[in-house]
Amino acid sequence: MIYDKELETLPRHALEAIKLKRLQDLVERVYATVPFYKKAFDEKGIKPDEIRSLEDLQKLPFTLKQDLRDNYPFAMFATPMEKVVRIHASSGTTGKPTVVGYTQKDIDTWSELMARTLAAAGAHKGDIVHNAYGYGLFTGGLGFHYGAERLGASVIPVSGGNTKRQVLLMKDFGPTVLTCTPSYALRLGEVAAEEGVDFRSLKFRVGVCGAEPWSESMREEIENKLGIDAVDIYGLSEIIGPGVSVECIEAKQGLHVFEDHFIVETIHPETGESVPYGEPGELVFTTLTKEAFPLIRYRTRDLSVLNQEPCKCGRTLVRMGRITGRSDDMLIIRGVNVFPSQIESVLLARKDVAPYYLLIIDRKEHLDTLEVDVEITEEAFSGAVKDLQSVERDIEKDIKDLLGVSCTVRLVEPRTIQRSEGKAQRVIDKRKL
Ligand code: DLL
Repeated sequence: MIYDKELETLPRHALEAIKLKRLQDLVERVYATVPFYKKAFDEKGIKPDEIRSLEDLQKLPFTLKQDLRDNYPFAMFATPMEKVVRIHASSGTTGKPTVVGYTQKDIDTWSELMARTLAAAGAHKGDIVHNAYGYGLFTGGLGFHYGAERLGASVIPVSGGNTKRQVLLMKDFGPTVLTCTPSYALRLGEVAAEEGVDFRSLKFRVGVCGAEPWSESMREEIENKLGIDAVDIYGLSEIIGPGVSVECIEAKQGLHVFEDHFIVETIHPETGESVPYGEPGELVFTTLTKEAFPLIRYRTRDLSVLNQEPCKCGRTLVRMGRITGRSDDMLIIRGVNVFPSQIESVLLARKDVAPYYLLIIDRKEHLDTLEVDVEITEEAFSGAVKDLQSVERDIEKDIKDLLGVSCTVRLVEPRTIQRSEGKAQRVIDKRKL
């Protein structure tokens, strides 16, 4: 079903006209209200009234994650705090999270976009949505929650974890739509089997899966094991959260970007040059309607391909291909964004370990695992085994406190981690998606 028939199927020229008008308003607004943008525009020698066509977007500066960090926590907001009704955050490259804010109107826009998203995935009024995305600072849980309510569905705000209980609720409440990360969907299937519940006999029709990379073969596995259709949903906190783009259930071939709210571009990750449709590049988004936290040309580091061919669902919105990788080293472990440098900072802060480490990421029983192998220093090496174990537990706790991710730390003898002659290989990702 198309939730907003008019806006999702606009002829391209009408859509471009809306985009241009909104872009012009946005540029005026951020220039007047966000000192960061005033400075960035001035440095480029560009004034808001010089944006006369959509092509002129390319004259505007990029916004980087570093810029958000430099303006931590609220200096990028374009409205006074009194108008901000919600704050979310995701982890960043240092200990500090990336902070995003919403006005009431932003929450309304987001709910509307999530209703569109769920409808594109085949959900409708009357559905029961088992929402196993995490509730909290992460945008997944609440984003889906408001969207499901806006659609007129019943939402079960089960959040992540306590999987056995989730299986019980799935059996008893008869939910029809599953919303969670693709890896958790498989985990739910597995625990259901352990509990003697045949997932395929449950009432689920569709899973709306995203927030981490996955593949066509993983889609097949989810669809076969769970007996549902699985569609891909993409988003990031900085842009709005989930609700930036979604596959339609009719085609399942690329994710429609809600272009009346977000302009998407692809660029070459090294040169920053624009990349034409059909060729892979880094996704860059401009938020057209957000009030509290608008962003101009935000570099996501996510790699994809854009495609403007018509889709059989009738939507005229451009489609982005599945995310194929990132142009930086960010990992997503159990749905949490993790930069190796964050773990490194925990290790470097200690005297008992050397700065040689290896992060080993794997997937066991459909859940991501993280092992941190780190060399102990010569001095600490002579200590008792009991002490070594307490050092391991200590580091595990520090990493959990900083990142919210559990890991296993393994101290290894001095000089056993391979030294590099060029770029150190510090991450081994064994997950086969
Ligand atoms: O993951 C928002 C979200 C919630 C999307 C629920 C979908 C469903 P962040 O925590 O800020 O926000 O992480 C954003 O996750 O830049 C991508 O690298 C990755 N990501 C999100 N969706 C997908 C996807 C949410 N469908 C970062 N495929 C993004 C691959 C994805 N990667």
